[in-house]
Amino acid sequence: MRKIILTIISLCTVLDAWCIEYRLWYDQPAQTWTQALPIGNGVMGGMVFGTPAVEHIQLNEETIWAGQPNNVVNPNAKEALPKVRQLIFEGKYKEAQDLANAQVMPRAVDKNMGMPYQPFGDLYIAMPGHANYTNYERWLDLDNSKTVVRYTVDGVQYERETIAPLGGHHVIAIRLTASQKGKITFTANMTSPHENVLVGSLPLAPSEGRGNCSYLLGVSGKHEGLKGKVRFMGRMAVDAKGGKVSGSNGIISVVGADEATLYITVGTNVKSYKDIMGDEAQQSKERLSGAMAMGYEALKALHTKTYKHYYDRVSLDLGPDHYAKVPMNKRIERFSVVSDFVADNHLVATYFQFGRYLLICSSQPDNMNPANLQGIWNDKMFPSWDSKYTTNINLEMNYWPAEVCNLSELNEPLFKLIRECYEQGKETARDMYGVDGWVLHHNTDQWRITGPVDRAQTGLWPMGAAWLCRHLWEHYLYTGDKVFLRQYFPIMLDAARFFTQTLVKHPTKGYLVVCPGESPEHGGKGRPTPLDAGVTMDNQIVTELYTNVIEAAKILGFDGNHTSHLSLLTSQLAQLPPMQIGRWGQLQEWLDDLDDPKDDHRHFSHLYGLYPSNQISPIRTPELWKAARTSLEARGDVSTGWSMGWKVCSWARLLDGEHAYKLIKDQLTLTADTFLIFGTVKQRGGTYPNMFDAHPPFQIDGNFGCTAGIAEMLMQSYDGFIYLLPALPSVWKDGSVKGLVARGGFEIDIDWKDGKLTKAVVRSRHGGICQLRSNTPLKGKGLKRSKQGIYTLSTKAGQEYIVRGEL
Ligand code: FUC
Repeated sequence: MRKIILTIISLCTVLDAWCIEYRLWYDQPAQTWTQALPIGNGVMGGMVFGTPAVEHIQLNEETIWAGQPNNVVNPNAKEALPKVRQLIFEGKYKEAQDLANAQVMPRAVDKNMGMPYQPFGDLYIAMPGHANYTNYERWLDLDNSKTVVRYTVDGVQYERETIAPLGGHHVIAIRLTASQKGKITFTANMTSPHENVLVGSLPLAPSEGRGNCSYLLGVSGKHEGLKGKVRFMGRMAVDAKGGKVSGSNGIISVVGADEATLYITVGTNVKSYKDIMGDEAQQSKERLSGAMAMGYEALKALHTKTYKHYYDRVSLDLGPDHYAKVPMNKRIERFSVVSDFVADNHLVATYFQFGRYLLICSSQPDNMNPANLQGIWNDKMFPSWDSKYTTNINLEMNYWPAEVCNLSELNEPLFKLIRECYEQGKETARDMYGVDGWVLHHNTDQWRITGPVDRAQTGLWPMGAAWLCRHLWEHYLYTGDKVFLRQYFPIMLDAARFFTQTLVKHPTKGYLVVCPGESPEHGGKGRPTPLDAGVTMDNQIVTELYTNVIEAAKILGFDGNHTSHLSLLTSQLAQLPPMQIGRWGQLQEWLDDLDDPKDDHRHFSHLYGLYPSNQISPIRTPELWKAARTSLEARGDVSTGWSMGWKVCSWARLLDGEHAYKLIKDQLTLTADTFLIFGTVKQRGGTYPNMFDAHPPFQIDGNFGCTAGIAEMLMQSYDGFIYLLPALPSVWKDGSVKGLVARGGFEIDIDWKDGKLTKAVVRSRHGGICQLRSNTPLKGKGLKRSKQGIYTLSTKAGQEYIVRGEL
């Protein structure tokens, strides 16, 4: 046995690439950005292309955004809003929209519709003579969070390992090695797409390595009338063993070294969303000297430890990796079109872990910003939708996997954004609506704008604050952290306060409604605009917010302090419109039965109640649950990336594993990223060769939505019990998942064989009653079965409980 283990260990050393469980492996360098591989530590992000002759790493720093601190509200909005409301109630929808666009939405002088997130620039490492190479491979190692590029030139094997270390050092480090001494020769320089950048070289202190340090100085862009005021400074230096090192005019040159490590840092003047008085030069210097003093090996050791602390909490085994030697772009290409005798289940497991990887790399607890529309990876000065935060689903979707996939702390930058939007959102509620509380519309950015932007038909949607508050409440449900709940209670209460003062009585239907509101970006059949009153999603969001605030107040013992407000919430709750089933058995998206069975719009917002919320349940509301299914069937499957991610979650909640899996196939359909050059057909959502989600273009929410959906297929926790394997597709015959987290604070492992649960482990974090449901009958010590087929387990904090399937 010992001999076998030793052989495996030595084989692994030789073939380390093949001993990694989850990785994205390729046999060609990247030609396009969506073939390059992402690394990140929340502050810095890099896209590694892996070209031998000229390595290209595109670089981001999380605080480089166009513009400057601001918040814009149209001063005429307060007076115009009651008129817009009146026109909607009179059925004059077009007039309502015109008035809103003229008086409520940003004025022509305030062209600001939110600022774009912008790149820092690019690093190039030129290695003379490396244009002709053999034995090429590159990969992203998800188990250890690094990229490796390996190839041979003239009998010498070269390797580049790149990390964006976690653990507090905001740097990107690239280690270049070769199989023979004295072979590392290159020049390295930084460039930037920003205007008027300064590039040069500065002397280094002796402790900071040899040669000079290259720098790049710039300032973020002007956009929509707002001057860019984010100053940034990048620094780069090298630590080389042997050889000659020199540097001038921003170019670092290394000749004949045995090995070398390049370090790159970026500092900015952004201290907070409202303070840009920081010192970018000082910050970049501190970041660089701190990382270099530590050295590559120590940085990497700390990085790996910190990364694994998050990553190793969850494992997913859907079977062996039968196609490990097929490049990832080919695997994705085959996945949805070829019906292999052996399905590429490992690809789905890799996609799931890639989603967790992306969250770890783009949303660290000490970040200024949460993961934006592209996480932290963006190479464009004016990316689609500014790569900012769309709060009518996209920002929230980024955080759907956080709790269930055991990455709870990574919510922190989202919670920070909520705290900051709360500050600006109180002003917007007062200036725009003339009420207390806070409001956030459908977009925000690094400057935490909270007013409406774009056109009324998409932007006049006052539900962002309320939706984000569900993440606060959910965090409590998963962690049981009452200190957290107490801290955020005022934010939840004030989100509700906004609605207690703005809900209005519908003149004909008598319900209390949000008006103007809209089912995001989408109007009912026959209506000239999405602007409406009492749309289903608004009713669901308000219902959920009020219910959670009342519940939180009870838990915190605040009922006494806020009696009148809480009783107002209770009485308003009873006057909100109920969910309705329409003429073709669908769940109505609007107060009127306007749903078109042919409608395949990417947003299906009325199903918010099914997922992410849990107002629609097969047990509590079977009729609505059936109606939700009818609606989703009519909406169809193929859509934009994020819409398909959401559909995976929704089909899982409809307990249909086969349909959820069909959506995973639709999502894991290769998107030709050379479309602009070679494309002849209309683009659809899917997955790029580097596994990034394609809206198209790249939008990270689809990755996160689908990751959450895969978890939801394996375990669900609402309605008071944990449902083990609720939506397992037949293709995942045997497998195991370890470390998913259920509401109530239970960590769950599940093993299954032939589609039947064989074993489950419950680790109780805080004790209490744990209720389980399973399609396979369960047995286990202390397990009691109720008449409804639910099993009850009384748990103690810190204890582990094993149950088995009765096969
Ligand atoms: C919403 C969606 C779009 C896109 C954008 C960022 O507006 O309707 O599809 O995802 O956000």
